[in-house]
This record gives sequence, C-alpha cells and structure tokens, in this order.
Amino acid sequence: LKQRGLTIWFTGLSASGKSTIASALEQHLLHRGISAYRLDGDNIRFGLNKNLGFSPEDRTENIRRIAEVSKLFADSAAVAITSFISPYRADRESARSLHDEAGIPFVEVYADVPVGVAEERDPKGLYKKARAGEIKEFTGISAPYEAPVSAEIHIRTDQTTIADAVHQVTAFLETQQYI
Ligand code: GGZ
Repeated sequence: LKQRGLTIWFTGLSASGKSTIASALEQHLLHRGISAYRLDGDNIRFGLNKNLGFSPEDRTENIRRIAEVSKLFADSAAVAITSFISPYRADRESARSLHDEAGIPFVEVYADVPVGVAEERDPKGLYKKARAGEIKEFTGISAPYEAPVSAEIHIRTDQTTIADAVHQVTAFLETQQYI
C-alpha cells in the first residue's frame, strides 16, 4: 500500500508571515518523523524559475511550475509545503485541480494580514521601494492580491502566534487523517 503525501499551499502578501509559519510547520512535521519539504523563493525562484519575473504572465508560470513540483513531492509520499504569494485565484485553482486529478490532497492556507501591517513590518524594505516606484508591480501596492474565498485554513498572522498557527494546520491535517 502506497503511503500518500499531500501539498500544503500557503498564500499571502510579502511579509505576511507565510514562510515563517511554513518553516515552523516543516520543522514540526520532521520532528514527528513525517517527511516534509518546503518549496520557497530561495530554492525555486533562484533555480528552476530563475528566468521568471513578476509580470502577471511570469507569476502564473511560476505558480504552474511550483504546482507541478509540489505534486511530484507529494506523490513521493512527502508533505510538500509551498510558500509563494500566488496572488491569482485562478492560478491557485489550477494548482488545486492538478492535485485533484492525481488524487493528491491539496490544502490551501491563507496567511492573512492587512497590507498596512505587512507594510509596517517591511523586513526587506520592499514596500518602501514599491512606494518610491523603485519596484514595479509590487503585490498589495501596485499589483493585485486576490484573497482566497475557500481556503481550508485561514490564519490572521498578526493575531496568531507561530505555535498556534502551526497547531491550526496540524489539527486540520489530523482531522482529515492526512497525518
Ligand atoms: C511581490 C516581489 C516583487 C514584486 C520581488 N511583487 O518578501 P519576499 O520578497 O521575500 O517575498 C516576495 C517574493 C515573491 O515571490 P513569489 O514567487 O512568492 O511571488 S508570486 O507568487 O507572485 O509569483 C518579495 C519578492 O519576491 N518580490 N519583486 N514585484 N514580491
């Protein structure tokens, strides 16, 4: 009997905290002996997708490739955890369909934070640059973010501790008997 994996798909603004939660979740699963692997900008946008920028077309292609890769990881029985803005609802739905067709569970997690809070955090100074016009098409400032309407999990990251956020996800996975 083949053990099945799944994909946990984080979506949210830059500085929403999605990567922080994704990272803590990965550590939590690994400590429980569950194979987990995180896909994020560091290992995808600088490698497989280094030819892509931030135009709407490139973001769509970015997400399409990430969906294919996460499906492969999940098919190998790992928990694939993706952490990308993935601003377009249609692209996230395509990622979900790809998994559905393969019979692999897909769990969407919305890392929700008001854009004002993300802009105040601005850990990399990107919002400041976007306001100054130094970065074009910056999500939340000069490019759209389409909030999920039916994400399995909704986390208000400015009102939730990292530990509680991880628990929110793992509790759902346990309820569904995915882990
Ligand atoms: C949004 C941008 C942009 C623009 C560079 N818009 O906070 P970060 O730095 O580390 O996360 C952001 C990351 C977004 O890449 P994704 O692959 O997640 O985006 S998408 O899903 O929309 O394809 C930010 C940085 O790249 N960054 N320019 N214009 N974020």
